[in-house]
Formats: sequence, structure tokens, C-alpha cells
Amino acid sequence: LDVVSFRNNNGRKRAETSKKPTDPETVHSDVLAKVEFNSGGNRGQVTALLAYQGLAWNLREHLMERMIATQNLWREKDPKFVYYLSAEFLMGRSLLNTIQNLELYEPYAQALKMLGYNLETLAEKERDASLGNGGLGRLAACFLDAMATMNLPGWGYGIRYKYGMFKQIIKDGEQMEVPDVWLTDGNPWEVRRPDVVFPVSFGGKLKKTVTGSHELVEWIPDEQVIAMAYDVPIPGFNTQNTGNLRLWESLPVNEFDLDAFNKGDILSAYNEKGRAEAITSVLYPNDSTPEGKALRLKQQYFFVSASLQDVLARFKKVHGNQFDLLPEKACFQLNDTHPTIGIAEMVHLLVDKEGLDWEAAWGITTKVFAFTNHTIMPEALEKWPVKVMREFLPRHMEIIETIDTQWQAFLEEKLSEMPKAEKQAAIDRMAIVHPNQWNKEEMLVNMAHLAVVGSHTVNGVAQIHSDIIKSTIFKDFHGVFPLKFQNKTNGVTPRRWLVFSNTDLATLITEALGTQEWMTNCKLLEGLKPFAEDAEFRKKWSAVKRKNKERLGAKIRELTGDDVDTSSMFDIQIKRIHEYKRQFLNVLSVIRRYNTIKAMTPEERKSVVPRVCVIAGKAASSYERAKDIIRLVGAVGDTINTDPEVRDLLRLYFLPDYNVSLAEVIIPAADLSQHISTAGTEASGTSNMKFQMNGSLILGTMDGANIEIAEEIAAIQGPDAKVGDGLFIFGVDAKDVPKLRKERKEFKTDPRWDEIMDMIKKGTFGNDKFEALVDSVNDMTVGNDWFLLANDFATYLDVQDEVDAMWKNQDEWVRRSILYTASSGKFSSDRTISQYAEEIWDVQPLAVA
Ligand code: GLG
Repeated sequence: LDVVSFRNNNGRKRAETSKKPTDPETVHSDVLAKVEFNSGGNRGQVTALLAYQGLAWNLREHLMERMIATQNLWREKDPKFVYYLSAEFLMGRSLLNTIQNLELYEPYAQALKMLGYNLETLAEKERDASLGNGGLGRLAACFLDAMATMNLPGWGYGIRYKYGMFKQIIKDGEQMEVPDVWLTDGNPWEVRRPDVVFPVSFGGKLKKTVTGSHELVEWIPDEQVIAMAYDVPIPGFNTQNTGNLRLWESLPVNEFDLDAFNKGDILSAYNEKGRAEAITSVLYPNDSTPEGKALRLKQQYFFVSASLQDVLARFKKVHGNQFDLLPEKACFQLNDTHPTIGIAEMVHLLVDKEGLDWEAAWGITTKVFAFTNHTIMPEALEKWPVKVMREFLPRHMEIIETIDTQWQAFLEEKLSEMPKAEKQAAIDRMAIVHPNQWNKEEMLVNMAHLAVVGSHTVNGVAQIHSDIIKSTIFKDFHGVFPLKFQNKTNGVTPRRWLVFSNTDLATLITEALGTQEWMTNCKLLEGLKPFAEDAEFRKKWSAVKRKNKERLGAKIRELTGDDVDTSSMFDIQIKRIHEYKRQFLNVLSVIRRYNTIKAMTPEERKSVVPRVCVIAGKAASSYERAKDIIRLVGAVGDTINTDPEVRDLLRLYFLPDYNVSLAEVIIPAADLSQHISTAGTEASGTSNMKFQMNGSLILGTMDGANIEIAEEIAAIQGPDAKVGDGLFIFGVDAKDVPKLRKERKEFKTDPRWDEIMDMIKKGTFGNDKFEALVDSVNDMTVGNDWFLLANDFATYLDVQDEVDAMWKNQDEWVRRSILYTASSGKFSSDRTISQYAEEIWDVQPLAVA
């Protein structure tokens, strides 16, 4: 078997109902027709952009054919659906993912060759769809892939941001944010649906009419926009089924004010258009200003309202007003607190628009929503000022107040055994509307509390995280509803993250296992275990890694101008830049390594393991400490990479503009990857899973999904292995963190720590002293080293020594690498999604024959 044959789907029956011919000649002429008729291009001069677009339009027809077949079947059978409501979908590129999911690689590659292009090179022309910040958004994208592949009836619902995640440019060592204008060349992967539009309203006042005991509330908004749908087909792998991601764009009711224009007020003629379009312009507008905050709330309400109206409209076509059937037909998964306003919107739609009474509406609402929490970081647990909420969504604010009143009355009953003061304190802690702890005058709506009260299930994203939320942020709620809480450990799609981005490894795995079944049944990867003992196989395994490192080496050259030695250990940390993820700690150990090498004699240096350290990730635009870390990485890198005594043994690079596509090149090339958050802070992490699948050894703390990864790696080694064997684990225990934080002031730092801090403060790196950053972990009057870098520093250095020692034993290193992949089956998003489907959503697969 070779790459081509697995792409050709040898030996496995291909799901085949498509009417479109796919031989290279037909594809070639189809693409040319698209170039000519869709974009007025010249057949004789097909530029790369035109070739890409022609190809994409052609593929979209396959996708649409399959999507329509899928939707028709689902409409006919009327199964229960899951609707994944998410403010973020970090999709990345679509071209290769589509071709390979459709198993059309060969004919398309050949057709392109006839046009004079190479498929891989052309694929690089595509802009990433970066409609997400990080793990949460990428998780949503992996989930869509798994849902389609497993034939589960479900759609994603989100926002079609005009500008996605900002592009990161590094200028003089500093992060600059540039808007991501990803739609300028058009987006062939979406279908605009002018026939699918809903009004979404804001502001205004309420009109109440009382008839007998019944109070009718009418919301008279003073602002309205139109939500228009864009459908993005989601191909499943090895199935005809094709899912849908429906993204909403905000448009004005009145495009243009001709009156104003005629009066000479040219600019205000566009006022309404500008205001409406602002709602879906930017992913997460900076919310530090009141205007920004309000806009974000509007975004959330906008996409959730359109989505619920859309679902209810379809439901009513089939079931009329039998809303009590809704829980048998629909489940809404709230991806973090962002779509939580949906709970109030559902009540609003059912009571005010459909005329249900409150009890019926509330009963239905609590049966259709489920909520996933992704972090315990306070900045992600949204709280909206009542004032802002009342201004933009007066009816919803009232609904939330009623929910809260009833909730507190329920608690009065439920906790009636408690002593009075204790009971009141518990009720206050669980209130949905409560005073701002920093400013008692201001009342806030706690969206996480609303989500817990309004959902039938609440889940965390890895076992430790699900346990932590039960004893911290949702402790009281867990006391009241112990059965509401579940765990759903995250997963990632093995198609994008292994099969397509590491094709050589996938081919080698298929060759070893004698089947490609593992691509949809990842537990089969366990079959690789005996191959870890096979020297021949290990050689092939390392050869693949080496090739992937060449590819990353070329990327590093492209981005930095530097050549790196691909026989060095590639040591990688890629993720959002955040203090809790501790990229700073990584840099400290690189500085330590630098100092050690500097102090060595040339003879001693011969025993040093050469490393190329790579850090990449974006910092939130207003997060100064995170931006300091980026500057420090750059400054330390500049010093090391230009030092002739050291540069052959150590490099440090910050790669700019980390995104899905860059991750696809980096992950397959990693020898070692770092996941070193303070224990108890990283809810799960998902890149750790991608690295494990790709056979990169893990250096990490016992945090998030690292723990479960360690369990799986121990399990495959047999009954004698302990959790942590085979990984490089260090750091304090999550349960000790609170105490250690209290005692941090008295903690005696390691002399090597003090030495490095002095170096940085003296301005050794660049012309900066990084005072604020250093103080944040060192000066207890300024920062308090909340993430305990100092406590973990010494053990981190120790475990780095273990890494070096292990690297010198390449046989053992590669053996472990194979066992990592072999034990990664649990972390397929197929497993995660099947658990959601069975344990939360109650939806069943329904495949197009
Ligand atoms: C989070 C967490 C990650 C988690 C991801 C997906 O920080 O640990 O893996 O969601 O659940 N807020 C996030 O991006």
C-alpha cells in the first residue's frame, strides 16, 4: 500500500450514490467550465486562484448533492436532531479536507496536473476560516466532522463573521493585530440563502395587557435587523451523509436612506446598514469598552434568536403547534455561556409568539437545552450588567428575572432543612441575578447560572475538569442537582489531524494494521502495539517523522529565514498565549539551557542534545502580560539563535500567526510537545490529543486531558505500568494548588530561578527589561505568581533532563512514540460525540443508503 492507494480507498467499498462523474478528464473539463462560466476566466490562462475556485465550485456541487440527499432523508424520517449552538467554529481550510472526505484525491490531483498545478500547493492558496479563538472553536469544528461521519442528525449554528480571528504580525518583537479579511476572494464553501431570513430585534419597550389572571406581554423593539443564512456543507468521511453548518449574517432592514442622501447627508444614508452589519463583523470584539460589551451581547442574541426561530419554523411545518413534542425532536447544545441567552429566547418565543403558558414553556425549555462548560477562568464566565441587558433585550431581562424568582422559590423549598442564614447564603450564591462583587450597586446576570438552571445536563470537558466544576464554580448547584452533571472528555477528528495532515504516517499505520478501519474506529490503533517492538517498523516510523520535520523546517525557513537541523529534537508549544498555560515557564527553561551550554567546554558540549524549540500562539489584544511573553520569546530567541557558541545546539523560534493550517504542519513534526499549565487550570486541552495521535511525546503537568492521556498510555504498556510512565510529568498536584498559592510569599525560590530573573531584569535579552512580566511571578507586592511558576520550576528542569536522557536512547523514544499513537483511540471526537449522542442528546444515526 502507498499513499495513493489509501486515498484511492483500496479494498473498501465506497459509498456511491453520487451522479457526478469523477474521472480525471471529466473533472478537468468541469473545472475549466467553472473557470469560464463562474468567473469569466480564460481557459488558456487559468491562474492559481481561478484553478482553486474552479475546483472548489466543482466540489461544492458534490457536497450539495450529498447534503440535499441527507436533508431529504432526515426530513422524511423526522428523527431527533441536535443543534450545536456555538459562537465559534474554527474550521481551517476546506479544499483538501473535502477532497479526502469524499475520497476523490486521485482524480482531482490528476485533473489539476492537467491544468499545470499541484494540488497541495494550490490548497495553500485557501484562507483559513478562522471563526474561533482556540480550543473551544476548534472543538466545535471537530464535532461537526464526527457528527457527519457518524451519520448523526445535527447541525451547527453560528455567526458568519466578516473578519475572523485577527492575523498576528510580529513587528519589532511585538504582536500586532491585523484584521482577517478572509472573504475578499469569495468563499466557495458556503451557499448564501436569501430564502432563509429571520428578523432579530433589539431595544424598545414592553406593552402589557392584563385579561383576567393572564398577562400578555408585547415587546415593541426600536431596532431590527435581518439574519440571513449561509450554509456550509460538512462532509462526513466514508459516508454519503453531509451535515450543515448554518452561519448567520446580519443585514439592515433598509439598505439605504434615500431621503437622507437626497438631503445631502451622504454618510447617514448608510447608518442603518453600518449598524446592522457591525453585529456580524468581528469575532469577539474587544469587550473592554461598554460599546464593545453591548455588541458582543447583541452578537450572541442575534445568532441564537435566528437559530431558534429557524428550528421552530421547521418544527411547526411538521408538527404544527404540538410544542410538547419538541423535546423528542430537538436538543440544543450550548457551547459555553455564549449562546445561553437562548434559554430566555426559547421562553420568549413559546410564550409571547406561540401563546403557551409559562409552565408549559419553561418545562419544554429545560428539556431541550444542555450546557458545556469549557473553563473555570473567570473571564470566560460571562456576566452581563442588568442595565445593558434591559436596554437591549427588555423582554428577556424580565423573563430572566421571572426564572430567577421561581428558581429562588424552588431553592427555599429544596433547602428548607438548612438553618436560615446558611440557606439564604446558598440561595444568594446560586442567584441568576446578583450584585457585582466589586461594585455592589451594579446588578449582573450570571449567564453560567442561567445555563445550569435552564439545562437538563451540564458537562465539563475532561474528567478532572468535570470534577473540579462540581466542587468549585458549580458546587452549590451540584448539591441541588447531583444528576445533572456529567463528563464528556474532549476528542479531535483523526481525519484532519492524522489521516490528512500526516498522510505518510496514516499510510504506514494502514500498512501495519492491514485495514483502514482505524480511521473511523480509532480503538483499532491499539493493533500497533506489537509493532513498537519491531526494529524495522521503528525505522519506518522515524523516517516519516523526519520527513514531517523537513516540511516544518521549510516552514520555519519561510517564516524566519533560518535553516534548522532536522536531526535536532523538535520541542513544541502551540496554543493561545496565557499566563495559566505558562509559556513563560518554557522560556525560563530555555534560558537555563542556554546558560548551561554557555558554561560548558567545547568537549562537554558534545554531549548536549540539540533542540529546536518552537512556540506559537496569539495573545488577546488587550492582554498585556501575554504580549510581554511573546516579546520575551522573540528576544531570547534572537540572542540564542545568533550566538555562534550555542546556535548549533539550541534554537528558539516564535512562529507568527498560529492557526489551524500552521498546526497541521507543526503537529506531525513534533518530537516533544509541551502542555504545562498549572494543575487545575486547563480544562482539557485538545492539542495534547493531536500530538499524542501523531506520536509526539508529551511533557506536561497532571492537568486537563493530560491525565487521561497518561492513563491510556499506561494501560497500553500493561498492568505493571503506572499512570505517568512513558510521559514526562512534573509539577504540583491540583489539590495542593490553593494551599501553595497562599504560601507562595514564603516559598523559597530556586537559585537558578533567581539567576534567570536577574538576567532578564538586567536587560540581557533585547533592549527590554520585561519588568512587569518578571514582577508578575516574583514581586509579591505586584503579582503573586498565581500560576505557581516558581513552585514548578525545579521539577520542570529535572524532567527536561529526563527528556534529554531519553532522546539519547532513540530506540526507546521511537517505541514510546508508537505506543502514544497506539493508545490515542480514546481521543477521537467520534468517541466523544457518540457519548454526547447517547448520554445527553438521545439522537441516533441515520445514514443515507
Ligand atoms: C477551552 C479550554 C480548553 C479546552 C477547550 C475545548 O481552555 O482547555 O480544551 O476549551 O473544550 N476556553 C477554551 O478554549
